[in-house]
Amino acid sequence: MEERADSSQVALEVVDSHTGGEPTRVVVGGMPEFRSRTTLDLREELGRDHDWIRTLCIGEPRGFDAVVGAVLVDSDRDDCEAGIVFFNNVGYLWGCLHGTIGVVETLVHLGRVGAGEIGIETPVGVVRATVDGNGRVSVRNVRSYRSRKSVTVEVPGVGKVTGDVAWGGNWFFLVEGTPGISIEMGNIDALTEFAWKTRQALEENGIAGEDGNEIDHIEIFGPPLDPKKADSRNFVLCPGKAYDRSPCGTGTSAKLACLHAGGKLVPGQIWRQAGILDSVFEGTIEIAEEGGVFPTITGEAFITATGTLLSSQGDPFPWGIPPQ
Ligand code: PYC
Repeated sequence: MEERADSSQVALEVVDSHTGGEPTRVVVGGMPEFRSRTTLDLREELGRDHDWIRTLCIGEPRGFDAVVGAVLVDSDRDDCEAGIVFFNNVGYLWGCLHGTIGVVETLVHLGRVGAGEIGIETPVGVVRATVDGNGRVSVRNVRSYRSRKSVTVEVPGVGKVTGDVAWGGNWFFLVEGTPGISIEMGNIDALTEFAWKTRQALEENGIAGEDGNEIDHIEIFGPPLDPKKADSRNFVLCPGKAYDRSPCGTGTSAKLACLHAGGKLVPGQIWRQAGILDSVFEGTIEIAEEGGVFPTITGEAFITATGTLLSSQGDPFPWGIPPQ
């Protein structure tokens, strides 16, 4: 049962940033005492006992649907300097790399880390981030792999859609192109509708990730606007129907895993993934012994605000406006 804080006592300290256009709001202070000793347990504890942190940070009027939030905690692990749990407008993510790059830039901004490498505990494993001192952050992600190749699903109102199922720290369905809809900002509504219907069809047909979890991210690829700048351009629809403004780090990891599985990417090669705003993440791979790859994703984040989120006495929406 969720224990709501006394709203008049709420003062969440946050640092906002964006990575390739996608916002991250890191909660760095003002949180209740958590019981959990691991970020996997904390993910559950947040949803069960402290979901108000998520709704306050992401819900209007303090946030908006595209914001990804992160609770930043100390880690009990010897190999980690921090722990993070990410959340969005509808729940809790497994991993998030644009967000990890934002968290690392936040730690730099707060003077807690400098150039060098740090370990970060996440609910799906340890990721290692390297700050290069020139504003770029590289994150070595958890093992990523393609679990199913060329799965075809009948999408009502669309027809047959074929894609790969892959894990990159979240579950993705990766589709090469959409008939008649190019990957550009003017087509956001059409892309969203296509991706949303595809996600629903996957669920209705019982197509899930290898661990049985829902495939809640849909990633659609098209040619890059400028082949000198990127190898591909994507559109990623996130679980709460907001589209990723960045190329999506976990989505790019899933893409790298699929490229490698298809014999199209080898260690040492750089894949440049552009997102819908044409911001670019660079990705490389190391081979994982258990199968799949360890992707490293490089991007940059920019601090946009620091502040304290309050809930004033008499506020009719003390925890944010619930999703309609
Ligand atoms: O960059 O991994 C990512 C991500 C996941 C959801 C939004 N961004």
